Amino acid sequence: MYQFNRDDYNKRMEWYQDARFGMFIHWGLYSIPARGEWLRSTEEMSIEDYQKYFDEFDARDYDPKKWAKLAKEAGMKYVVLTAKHHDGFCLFDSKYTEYKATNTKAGRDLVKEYVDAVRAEGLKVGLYFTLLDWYHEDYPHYGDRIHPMRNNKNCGNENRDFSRYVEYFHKQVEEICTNYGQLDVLWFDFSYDDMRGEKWGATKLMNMVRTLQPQVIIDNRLEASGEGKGSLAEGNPTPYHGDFVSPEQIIPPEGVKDVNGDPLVWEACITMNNNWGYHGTDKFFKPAPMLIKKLVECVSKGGNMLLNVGPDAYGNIPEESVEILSQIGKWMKRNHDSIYGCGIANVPKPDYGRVTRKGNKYYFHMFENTIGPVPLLGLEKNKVKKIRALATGYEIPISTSWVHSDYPDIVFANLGPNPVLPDNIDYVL
Ligand code: JFZ
Repeated sequence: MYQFNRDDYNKRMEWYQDARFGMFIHWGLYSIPARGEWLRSTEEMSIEDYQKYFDEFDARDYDPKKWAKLAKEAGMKYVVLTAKHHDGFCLFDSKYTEYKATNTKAGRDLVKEYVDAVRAEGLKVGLYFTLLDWYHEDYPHYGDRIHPMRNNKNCGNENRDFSRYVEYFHKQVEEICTNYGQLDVLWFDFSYDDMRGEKWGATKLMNMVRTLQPQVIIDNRLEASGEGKGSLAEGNPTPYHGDFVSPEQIIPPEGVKDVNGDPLVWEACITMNNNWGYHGTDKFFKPAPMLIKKLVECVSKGGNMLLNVGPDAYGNIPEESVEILSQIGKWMKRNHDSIYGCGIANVPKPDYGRVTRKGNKYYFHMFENTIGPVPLLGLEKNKVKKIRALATGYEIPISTSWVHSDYPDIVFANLGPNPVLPDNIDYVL
């Protein structure tokens, strides 16, 4: 009988909660048509029509060392790559399918190079593995809510044996957990309708994964999707409960808590533009200052942020993403003390930004160009030893006497009438 152990759990989750910031990478055959990773489904494309991308895929510029460096320089601590996405194409060399990078012009195991590169940068290694598979013939086609062939009567399910599919993907997960050394994150994706939990053979799968990779941190999508907290939150963990909640494209308004109101471990995954996979015309990139604020918001609510990039057909991360990451990295270099190892501050949310905290240090992130005495709500007057600008270390006087008299109980940081903001974004006290 599976028994959840809080101490083991907390220990396993330590690095992950300190890290706070990771890189998500969506890359596969769908990077060639450049219409997002769901195109086979949204366009109800047959496997034959999709075959041209397999024939063409050559990964000519694939250099995961570059990806890893970029992540490292942006201040990220871990990376998660799509080993297999819903289209069923494997970036890794699976012996259970022909539908893999090894059999394309790329001609090699791309996951192997990736794990080596990420480790060499001192980052934690994560792999994303889809639960859906639009390539496998035993996965339901006709009538499934999502499958590309859902409306095609010729793709009936009479001769499909779902248990064969489950056996297949379990074996692939076994390969992933066996052939690439220690994995730090395993990101299953995703449950929907009645396709969840034991339908995926989840207890058996989890037992295998936990045996092969005792340290690995797993998301909650064997029983949930981008919505839904999972059984750990309900206080009744299944044997296949995830280690963290994985809100998608949303930063939960109040963070994520379990039934007892205790904070849960969570990670918001966020795209830079509006697609996970490379998209040729989607140029709606969020500016770096916005993403920095989002990261701070996550940390202030006790969560991580997994920020996505979608490399192009050749394996190059889009220029826009590179530029954004380098701006984030500049900020992180000076301000990472307010991110790593930080969490919920338990002080009122200020008008001007967010607060993160590590032990007895409070980081007041100012999202706007604040002037004069700035209230640091929630701090006790006589307990504040000093106030410093984090990026530069310069001293900031504690409240002046004229402020005192009107608001005797509030601690103010006196930025003066014309504070010099080092980068005009998220100024951290
Ligand atoms: C999933 C993937 O489908 C998507 O391609 C990407 O990998 C993202 C990180 O995870 O996103 C979802 C999950 C659930 C639904 C839609 C997209 N859903 O329930 O419709």
